[in-house]
Amino acid sequence: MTDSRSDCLFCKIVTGEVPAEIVREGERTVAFRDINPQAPTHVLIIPREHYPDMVSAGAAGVGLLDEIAREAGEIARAEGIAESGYRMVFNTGPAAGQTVFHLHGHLLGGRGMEWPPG
Ligand code: DGP
Repeated sequence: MTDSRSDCLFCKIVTGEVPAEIVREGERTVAFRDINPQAPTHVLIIPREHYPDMVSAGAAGVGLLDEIAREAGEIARAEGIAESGYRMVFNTGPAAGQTVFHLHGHLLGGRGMEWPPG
């Protein structure tokens, strides 16, 4: 499931049809600020291609999760949170709170965090 989807909000952010505050563009990924930030830095990192979630992208074996991890490291450095630490979250499925079914990693940082998450 790798095509751009006309009914997918994040596919529309990739094409520019829906505006977003882009922080970094990679060959295969786009990163933009979350519309409802939960931390001083809250960036969503998504593949340009449509995969509904992390499991479907991982099963495709195309290295996208590696790429998202690399992008997260670069963004964390640029945001000045690489040293203090940050959290990557991939909500997967409704019970975990996934609301947009286009793979996205939440990069959260710039404040202290607790465990377990809510
Ligand atoms: P999740 O709950 O893991 O599916 O996260 C979806 C996130 O997407 C949520 O934190 C809010 C964010 N979001 C939803 N709509 C938009 C939008 O139109 N623009 C931006 N920048 N973020 C959005």
